[in-house]
Amino acid sequence: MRNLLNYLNFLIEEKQMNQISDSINRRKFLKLTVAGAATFAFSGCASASQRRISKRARQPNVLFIAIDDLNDWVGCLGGHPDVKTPNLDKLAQRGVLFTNAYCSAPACNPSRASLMTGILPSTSGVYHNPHPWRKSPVLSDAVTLPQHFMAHGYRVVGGGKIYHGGFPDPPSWQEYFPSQKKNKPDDPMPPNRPLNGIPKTAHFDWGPVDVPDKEMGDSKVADWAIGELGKKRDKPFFLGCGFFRPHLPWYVPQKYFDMYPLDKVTLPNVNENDLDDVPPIGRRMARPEGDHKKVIEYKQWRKAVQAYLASISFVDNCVGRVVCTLDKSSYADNTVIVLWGDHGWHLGEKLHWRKFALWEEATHAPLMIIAPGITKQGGRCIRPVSFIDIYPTLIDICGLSPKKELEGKSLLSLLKNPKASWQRPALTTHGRNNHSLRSERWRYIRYSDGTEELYDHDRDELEWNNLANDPKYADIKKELAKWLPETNVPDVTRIRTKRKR
Ligand SMILES: [Ca+2]
Ligand SMILES: [Ca+2]
Repeated sequence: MRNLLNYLNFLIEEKQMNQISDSINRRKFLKLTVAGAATFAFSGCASASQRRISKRARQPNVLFIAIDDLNDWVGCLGGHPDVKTPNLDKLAQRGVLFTNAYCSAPACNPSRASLMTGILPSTSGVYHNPHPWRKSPVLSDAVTLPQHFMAHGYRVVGGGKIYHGGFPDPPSWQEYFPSQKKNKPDDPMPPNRPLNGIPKTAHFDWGPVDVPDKEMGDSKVADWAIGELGKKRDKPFFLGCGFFRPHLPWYVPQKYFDMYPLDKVTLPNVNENDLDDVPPIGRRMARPEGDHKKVIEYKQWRKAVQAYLASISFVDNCVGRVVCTLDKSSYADNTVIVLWGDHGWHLGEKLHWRKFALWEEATHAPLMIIAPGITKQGGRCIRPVSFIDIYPTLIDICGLSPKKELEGKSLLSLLKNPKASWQRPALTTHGRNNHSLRSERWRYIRYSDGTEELYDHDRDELEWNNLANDPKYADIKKELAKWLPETNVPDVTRIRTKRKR
């Protein structure tokens, strides 16, 4: 059944496309040299160090940037030695980079629904991409993060992918780009698809597209956000800006491919026997007979890695343009910047591709917060935090009224002091009652049938060696299991209740 749900996730995404530690130690790759200074040219901006941060006003603006399907292949996170992300790296340096930040769910819709409502998948029943999140009885009247800002007098606008495409939420926004019903502009498509030659895989495809940057959907979202930052406003704003790449298909202009010469692309460090000690539910999530088999058969692994890297550098440029505009605007000194990815991505690790799994690659994603007057430059926090924590954190930063129903915990103490203590491991859920808990040292996975995995990141950051069946780790498992959710409600499609709104 769960395998079927995974498969449904794939189908939904394909259908939509057709219609329209400190992570620096994660040495996942054969080549250990880290790319040096970025070679790609970007327009100059005043650095934060050159800027005097004014005394924080009572209600700062918020620039809320989401990046779809971006794993930890970001220069400052050290997830890939080749990647060039000068803008993300520079942004991270300006505030606090959370190097151990994890999604609540490793799929677009449940991750975003959880982040935007502050409610866990196990409480709402929103576990997978096809689950209409407002149909959850728990979420039908939930006040989303942007709605909460709206209630406090903010001008709240959004553009690009913030919620999952199938389930936009007009009540969350006063204006939306391109529209309240369509959350992303169309992307140009290359002729003669698929470019990678793999048949019947729809958007599981990659290669250059012969268009200038400005024709890309994400460039249009960046242009829209830049326009919003140029407007004079009489009240504080919450500006949501969602980028779609590096989501599939990896079609971006040639110049981004040129940044990663194919013969120099580093492949992930993969153990071919890695799934041997993984329980059956985990192996079914990996589906080695699916994408991985095809990628190998069509000799596409290196090209796929190149295309994912190219897509990341493309989106890095989009982020840079928006942040640069903010820096030059009158809002520069009084705007909080939050940047997050919705979940990670496998490119062959555990013989798995995409997200939809509970390991490090699928659950780990970027989170950086720049809060004038609160964060200091160069902050790095290794505490295991969750995207469920973003909502209460923004409440604290901006002085909004607290909301008791939120299941996350404010990161304010870590923003002030990234070394402050933090007890709670990060919880990720994939399907009903399949959970992963990540502490600074351990990852503990417990599937719905009670089978388990345990990895020691001090010794095994690639999660190759499952220790769950070794009795000497029984106490570690027991301690972590205390953090598993007490309720695991059925998924929303099984709850027969009338929608309230
Ligand atoms: Ca996603
Ligand atoms: Ca293994």
